[in-house]
Amino acid sequence: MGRVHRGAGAVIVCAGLAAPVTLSAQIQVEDPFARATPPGQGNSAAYAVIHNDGEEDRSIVAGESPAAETVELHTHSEEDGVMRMREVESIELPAAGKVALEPGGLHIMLIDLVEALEPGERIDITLILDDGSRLDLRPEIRHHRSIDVGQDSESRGLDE
Ligand SMILES: [Cu+2]
Repeated sequence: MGRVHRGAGAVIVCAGLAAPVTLSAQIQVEDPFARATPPGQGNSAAYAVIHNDGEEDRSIVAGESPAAETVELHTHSEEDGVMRMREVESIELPAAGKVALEPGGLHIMLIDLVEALEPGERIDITLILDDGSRLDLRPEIRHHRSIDVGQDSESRGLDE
């Protein structure tokens, strides 16, 4: 599939109403999106709600994308009143459960972007699960007001 798809220019709203896209028998990804970036900003992040409809716990252990040199699994935690993000080894997908990757929480960190992420386009991200299976996401690039976590972190290149 094409690596980048340029949308027709229309912003798709109400994406939460879209049916989850089935990517494997038991793991489904709902509403994947990634944060748009201005030119020159090296990092971004991707989010989705991931459902595990199976009877076994799974976990995400790694990720990769042609859109970024490095993909890491991150979370946010508060230290001394400041939200900071840090890498985690895995993201749990409990059996018959779901996990929300969302701004301010768990996310897929895209480091050293190949090019700026423009709203309406999509990128490919592949997540590797603990059983060796691969989960493909095609997050839509969006502006997201709550994603801008502050000048401070942006200037350090640690933006979410
Ligand atoms: Cu991060």
